[in-house]
Amino acid sequence: DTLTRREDYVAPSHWIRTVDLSFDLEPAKTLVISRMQVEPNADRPGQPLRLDGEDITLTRVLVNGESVSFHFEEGQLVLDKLPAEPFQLEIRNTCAPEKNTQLSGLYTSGGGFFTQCEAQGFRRITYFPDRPDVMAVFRVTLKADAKRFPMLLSNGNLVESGTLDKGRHFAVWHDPHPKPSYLFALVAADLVCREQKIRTRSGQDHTLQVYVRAGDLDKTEHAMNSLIASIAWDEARFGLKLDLERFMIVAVSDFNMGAMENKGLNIFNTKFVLASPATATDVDFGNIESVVGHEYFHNWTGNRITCRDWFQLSLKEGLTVYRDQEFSQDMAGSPSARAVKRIEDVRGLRQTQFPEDAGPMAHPVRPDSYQAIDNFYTATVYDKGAEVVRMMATLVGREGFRRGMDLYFARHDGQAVTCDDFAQAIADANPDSALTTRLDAFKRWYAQAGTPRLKAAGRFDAETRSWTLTLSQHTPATPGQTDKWPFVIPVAMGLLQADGTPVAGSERVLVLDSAQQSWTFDALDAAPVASLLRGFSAPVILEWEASEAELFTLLGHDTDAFNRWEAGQRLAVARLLGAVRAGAPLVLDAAYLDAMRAVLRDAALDCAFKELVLTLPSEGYLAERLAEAGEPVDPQAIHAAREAMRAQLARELHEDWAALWDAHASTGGYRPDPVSCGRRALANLALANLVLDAVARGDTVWPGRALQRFKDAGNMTDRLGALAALVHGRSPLAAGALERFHAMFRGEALVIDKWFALQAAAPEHDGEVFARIRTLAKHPDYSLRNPNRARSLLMTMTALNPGAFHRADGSAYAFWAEKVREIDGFNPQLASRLARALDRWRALAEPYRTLARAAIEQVAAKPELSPDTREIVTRALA
Ligand code: B3K
Ligand code: ZN
Repeated sequence: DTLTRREDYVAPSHWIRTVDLSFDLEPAKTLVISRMQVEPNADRPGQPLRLDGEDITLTRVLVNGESVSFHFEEGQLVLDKLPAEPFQLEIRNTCAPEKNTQLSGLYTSGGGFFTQCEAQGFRRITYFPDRPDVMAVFRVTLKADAKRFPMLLSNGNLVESGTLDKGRHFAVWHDPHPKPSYLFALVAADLVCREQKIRTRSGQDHTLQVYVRAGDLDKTEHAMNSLIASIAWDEARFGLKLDLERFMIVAVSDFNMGAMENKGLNIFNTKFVLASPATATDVDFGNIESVVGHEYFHNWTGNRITCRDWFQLSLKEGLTVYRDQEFSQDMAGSPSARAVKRIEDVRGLRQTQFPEDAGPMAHPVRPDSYQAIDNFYTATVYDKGAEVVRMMATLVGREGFRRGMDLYFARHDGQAVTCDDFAQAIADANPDSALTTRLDAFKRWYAQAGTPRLKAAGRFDAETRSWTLTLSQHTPATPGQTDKWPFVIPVAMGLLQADGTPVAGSERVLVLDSAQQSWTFDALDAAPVASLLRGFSAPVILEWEASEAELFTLLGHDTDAFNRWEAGQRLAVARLLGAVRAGAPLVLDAAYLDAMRAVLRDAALDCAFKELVLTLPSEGYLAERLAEAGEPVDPQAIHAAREAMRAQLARELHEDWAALWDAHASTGGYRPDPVSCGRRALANLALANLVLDAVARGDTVWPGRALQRFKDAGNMTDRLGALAALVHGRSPLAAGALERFHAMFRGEALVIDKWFALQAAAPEHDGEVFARIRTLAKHPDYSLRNPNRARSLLMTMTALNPGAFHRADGSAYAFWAEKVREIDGFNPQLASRLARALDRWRALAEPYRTLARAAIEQVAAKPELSPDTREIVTRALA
């Protein structure tokens, strides 16, 4: 297995200016003819041309119509003795789409043909310099059986179509925009489409299409609306217009990830397209909006300007996540709904990226090396990358960021560039900004891995009536990086008086750019309460020893909604970890319960916000807090403490839960707007608490109501919420409801995924949940071949259910190892994702640590492990 290093980048030896691709599509054997206009790179004369290829069969190579000599070297097709002038290269090869179980390259799903080329799938279709800095204009001819594959789609515009003999037909597509091979796509399948013509603000006409299987047309309205909203948003916010006459989205049920931004022909996992109130939850509706937006925004940030090499992946991913997060916030509208979205994003970052940054896979936002690039589509590249862009926007201001984006496009449209180019454009457009004066130091965010610890200490001087805040930073070592330079950390903050009144004029953004700095605030009558890192202005761990009184003040009064929520989480963490550390049962104090009651009763707060405050930090988050402190993680102790706290919140706040249920259980006709979603979320949380408490007390009224709710529900959010209340509350009514749910939705694959996931997410109790997962893995509807279905049990257990996964007998680890090995045999990308489940094994307490290590070794011991999974387990064991 070979390592690719960022520093080894060399420009391509040849440019490919145009590609004329022709496909004779047959599931068993597809013939590909590729005719390329090749131009030697004047900067690298005399070099051989190396073409990537994988799992395909070469049948002929012609240069200017003549056969030439070639040989293979490390899997590449090498042509030397080439003309020094531009020439035509023709390659013929075959591939076997129906045998392509990796879902990378050209593969079949549900009887149709689909492609996935990012990052290195194009080489599984034909021989090509499969690297993002080679950009060509594509013309594509598709030929296939007309009955089985009535829709023939590729990037760009349809130029010609018609019938052929033997029941076949063809279509010719032309994409005028030069693009790298990873953005190529084709679809040949039996699909129907929702179409909408739009005229944009700038007066251009476009045709938008969403392609799905025949029965799914009624579930495409939300995706279409999300696409229309995305187009309008990018034009309004960034002045970026749709540059295509035709923009297509295609849904496919076998897909390794969420979606793919192929130029003009986005291909989506069905999970991020299909939604009806009856089959999709509020969360699904929100995810569809953000993923449709994300892929659409790539049209500029990714496609018009792409990455020079894969180490620059965050150039497009970090920026596009930032853009989709901004889009979702703007769609949410009210300040409070925006804050809710921000809290959810930060919760996600801390749940996945922080552990990644603390484990064996820790890597900079711009990595230095990889074995399998697919392993670097990570939370660090995406979500921390988005935080890096957000910090730039904070440092140059909203208008400044827009100026920087404008300059970025003015300079680099049509090019393949680097993260440095992006940062330089933002800086150059804002010469006097706090970013530009510290640009080199700021760029350490791209180069250094690890989550900085930001320490804050305040000192009040009654004599001078001043308060001094000292901020210091330290970043722990990560693999290959022992010592770190200080980061540039924007710390948005403000001060409150002890009674919660804001201190006038105290709001500002401090910029910490050295190991330690102090700031003094004058004219204060008493020590203030500091609200630090508002809106989570930097991806750091804030070590701030706030007193309980200060946290209660912040929870009750901070003007920054993020920090109100954060204060509540800190109060919960203190109680949970207090119990874990003491090894004693958790007993909630009146002060905490009163504060939670006050939140629930506060008429000025939105339901969505209340639901977030009353949702306890996850077991995974709690584990990380212990690991950060260098304490061994006992997942079962954490699970027990959290369950005890949930039970007490359910009991002690019973009256409030019942009142909230009465007030919010019915939201009328279904609309996925932030206010209705918030009401449903809070009603579901209330119901979960009411059932949990009722089951504990042997009362049957609330479980009965939950069952009724489950039966009567008018939408999936309510129905799934009621089902979860019964199943997760361990009500005797759960089994019947589960059976009924399965029968109701047996034809809806995405709903059956939910049915598996809900059971795999149940709070563990005496090993019942893991036993159920093992049984469900043998269910006739379960399959590892479909990534969504595989993940529904396995990723849910490993990522979201530590109580079920970390067992003192190691049985769930062994089960995991067996599944990783099995999946690795046919789908390395899916396997290597799952293989990361035990990345944090070193942080575990015994016996988990030893058992986890043994399970990883079990995976590593598999002969012929894919390079993808090999990279993960090798790093984990290093
Ligand atoms: N760019 C794709 C991800 C491709 C993943 C390849 N392993 C989706 C996205 O980020 O929009
Ligand atoms: Zn993306």
